[in-house]
Amino acid sequence: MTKRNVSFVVWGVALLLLAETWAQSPRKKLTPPKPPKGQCCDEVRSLKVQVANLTSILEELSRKQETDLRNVVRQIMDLDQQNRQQEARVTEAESRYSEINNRVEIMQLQNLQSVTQTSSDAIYDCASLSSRNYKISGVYKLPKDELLGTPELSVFCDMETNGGGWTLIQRRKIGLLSFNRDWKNYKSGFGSIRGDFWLGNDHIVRLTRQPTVLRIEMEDWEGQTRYAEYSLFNMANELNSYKLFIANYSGNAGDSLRYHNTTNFSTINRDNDKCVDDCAALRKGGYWYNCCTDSNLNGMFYRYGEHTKKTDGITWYAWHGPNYSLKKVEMKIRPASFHP
Ligand SMILES: [Ca+2]
Repeated sequence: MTKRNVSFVVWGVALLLLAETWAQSPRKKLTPPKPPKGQCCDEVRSLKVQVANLTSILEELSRKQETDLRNVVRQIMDLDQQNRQQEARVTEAESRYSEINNRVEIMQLQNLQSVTQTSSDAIYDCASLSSRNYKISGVYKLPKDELLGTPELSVFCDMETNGGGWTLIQRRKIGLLSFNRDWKNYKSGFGSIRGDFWLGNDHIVRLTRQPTVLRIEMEDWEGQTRYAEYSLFNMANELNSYKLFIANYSGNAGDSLRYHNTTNFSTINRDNDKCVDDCAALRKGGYWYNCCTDSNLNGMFYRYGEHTKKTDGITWYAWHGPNYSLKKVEMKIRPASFHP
């Protein structure tokens, strides 16, 4: 064989090999290796079982939650009903209590009348009633006493505060009654003894003929309470313009009456103050105006929201200043000699 023939054979073989390689390669790409048939189905089956289990657990949980919720709702409804029943019972008890209280009051009044018929001691005020064991706060009728020159008089007695025995001479709490009244009104008194009232200067003068304590209780619109007490309180008669004398302050409201000490009583039609101004007209009440006020307990009643807008309200400067009208006030007196 010649060298040229050998080279031909080599080229031929090489071309054959190349052709075969080219023909086989695309066939390999079309058939990727498959996983064994049995393993695939087992995994799917196991997943399906797990999903089914989870679904049934979820359903059970949701059923349980629904039952729980229904139970809770039922319990709440039960509690609500019990609450309403209890409230009804309390209301009933309260109404029974108030009925009994009314009866007690009536019995007390009847007793009081029989006491005054048999006793030589006069029923002078709430302190004398307290000493005779009338210990329930409320309205009492002080009988007429010719020896003392006192007419029959309805009074409200505070038999609880600090030992009781207090006769109320003033109250502000409802706010419908005007206190901007004339001399005659303040002289004889006005208002309702269970609501807002001024007992009357002549009555107060009579009740303070012996050494007397004055206690003033106040409440603001935030529900806080304060008091001011004067262990010496006295009022001159009408000829002396019901001049005020107070001394020996104690309490937690501050002393806003001292400024009014030794001043005369003024009303809308009697300017007895110590000022060029007409204080009763400016402050719209009857009071012992100086020039003009450090307190104005007979001023205008202003409701919450309006209570900080004027200077003619029910004020006590030492507690809330000149622009705060109080929600509630009670002025009460009892003899200095009273022992609860
Ligand atoms: Ca004046």
